[in-house]
Amino acid sequence: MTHPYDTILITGAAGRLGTELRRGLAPLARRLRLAARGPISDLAPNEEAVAFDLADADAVHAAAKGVDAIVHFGGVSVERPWAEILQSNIIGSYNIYEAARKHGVRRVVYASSVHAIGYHRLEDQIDTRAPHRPDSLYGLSKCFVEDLGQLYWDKFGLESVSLRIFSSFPEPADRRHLWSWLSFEDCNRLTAAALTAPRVGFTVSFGISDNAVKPVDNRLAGHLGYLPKDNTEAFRAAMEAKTPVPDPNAPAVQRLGGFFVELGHPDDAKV
Ligand code: 15L
Repeated sequence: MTHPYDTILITGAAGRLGTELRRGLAPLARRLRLAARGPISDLAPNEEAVAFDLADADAVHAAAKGVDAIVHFGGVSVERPWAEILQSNIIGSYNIYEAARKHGVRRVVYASSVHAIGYHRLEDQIDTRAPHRPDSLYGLSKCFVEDLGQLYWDKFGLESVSLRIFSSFPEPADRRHLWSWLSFEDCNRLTAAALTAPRVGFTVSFGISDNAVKPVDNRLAGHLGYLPKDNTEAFRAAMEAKTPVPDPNAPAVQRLGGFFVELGHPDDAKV
């Protein structure tokens, strides 16, 4: 069987989405190198595991040796104190891009987030040219890594795709998810499209399923060929029956980032 890649490194491989990617990306590489902070025990024959902290530059460089593509889903995935965001998401992602450059990796696919643009309103129907508008230190770290991807394409010719993932969970868990949900299968489709599109340069794509309510316009990422197949309509009636109608003027309802826009500074209190 021929694969588009020989070895793909997946960071965050033990996480919610990383675990799904092991299955979804298996057809794209002879070997998946799974990176997590701890050991992964249930390895399939096409998988190998490496354990390290993303802030450890030497370990990141060692893991990137012999790799053709990096799918970078590691780091903290919610608002956290600054020290954690800095080490894990900012320094950690810099280490990934720098290791990719040094080791001649062909492409990086990065799990960015809706929280890079969380203060934009749904009714503005932004596309991927809208300016960053982070809603948290976490969102700010996503903006930094998107810019890192742009820099490494412009200056060093390293292709990358930033996927602004909205809400990727097994099922929609609240009313916001009725428009923000990204099914696990669509997340796999999107990541595979970002890896296999013939030419991406530096591309930003929203990561969202084909939900009836569409808060953003993803046409500028059309060249990835991502075609979402899932939507939340089957969950709508039950969700609306079991949850109160929210105040339409609440910032968390109006803005893409949801409740993140109402969080305080994470270093003031426990998030
Ligand atoms: C994210 O970026 C988080 O990783 C995830 O846990 C959710 O909070 C998601 O955004 C969301 O906004 O629903």
